[in-house]
Amino acid sequence: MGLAEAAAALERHRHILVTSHYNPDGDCIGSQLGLSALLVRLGKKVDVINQDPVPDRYRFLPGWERVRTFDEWSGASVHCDYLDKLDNTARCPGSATVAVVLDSAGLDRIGRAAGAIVPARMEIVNIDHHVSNDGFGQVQYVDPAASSTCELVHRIAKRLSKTLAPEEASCLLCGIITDTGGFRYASTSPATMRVAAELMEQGADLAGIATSLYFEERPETLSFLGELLVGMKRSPKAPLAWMSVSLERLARHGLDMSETEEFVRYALSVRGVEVGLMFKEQGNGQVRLSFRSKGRYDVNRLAGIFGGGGHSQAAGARVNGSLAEVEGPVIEALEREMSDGR
Ligand SMILES: [Mn+2]
Repeated sequence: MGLAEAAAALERHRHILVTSHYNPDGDCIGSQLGLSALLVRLGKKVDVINQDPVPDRYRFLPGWERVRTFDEWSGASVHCDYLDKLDNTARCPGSATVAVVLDSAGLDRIGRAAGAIVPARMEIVNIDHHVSNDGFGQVQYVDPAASSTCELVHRIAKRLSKTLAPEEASCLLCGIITDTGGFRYASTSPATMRVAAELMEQGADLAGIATSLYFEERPETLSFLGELLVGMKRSPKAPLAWMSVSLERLARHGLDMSETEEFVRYALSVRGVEVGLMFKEQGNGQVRLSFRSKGRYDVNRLAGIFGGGGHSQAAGARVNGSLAEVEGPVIEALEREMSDGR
């Protein structure tokens, strides 16, 4: 498990770097902000660094400004790129001695933020709940039974005998809510509900979080969603529904890809559909696949066909090619796989 080891590492180090995966979601940002605020209260110096900026939809979380992109942090990314393997440690700012990597199944998931860690040869603490976690880092606290990384951070706070401040509790509750699809996925255990209750007792603002997450959509986002819903397709051979987001269509609506993160659930919401899928054009010659399952099919396994992974009810993958090239073969492969039963 590694809870004690992870907590001990946080107690031992005085300057801690906290990072998480690219295309950050609510669990990333929530766990980073909750943990880093707690560490600051413990007297630690903390750098919070991600490859990508905080998406708009999470900018209501207290302390979100604490998250810096790798480029902002390093000043000039070219001087601090782990890909140029020269000893450039001295040119990297800061002097954190440990990196806490949250919600990431592999070190490759943090993308360019690895440039802040790898050249400096920091100790790495891997805190995650993905079943596909590859076990990187010197310290591993990985529990695939947990609903979210935020749930694990809550356990760490308890282990450190710290009561959470209301702002910290709100950040963690946000991550639990987003990673469980609002307590809808099977990853929601009685323990998850107890953690949520404790977070509310410690001052988490459930009503405020719910409003920010679900009742403040921009009208442009909803009209874009309307277009997507009209274009949704269903397989005649498997209980599968999907939608596709092209960059051209996003630009036409003045939207950012991060605003489409949750739309895949509409594909899943169709009666009789067991797997919902979203194709997202990435602009680098790749298409991102985002899978959701009602529980009968293991989408961690389905995403694995394309080199991806995640959880049994939520997973992702990246494939090379344009939307037009990728869509047909992916659907055919899934139809074949799903007709075998699971
Ligand atoms: Mn997560």
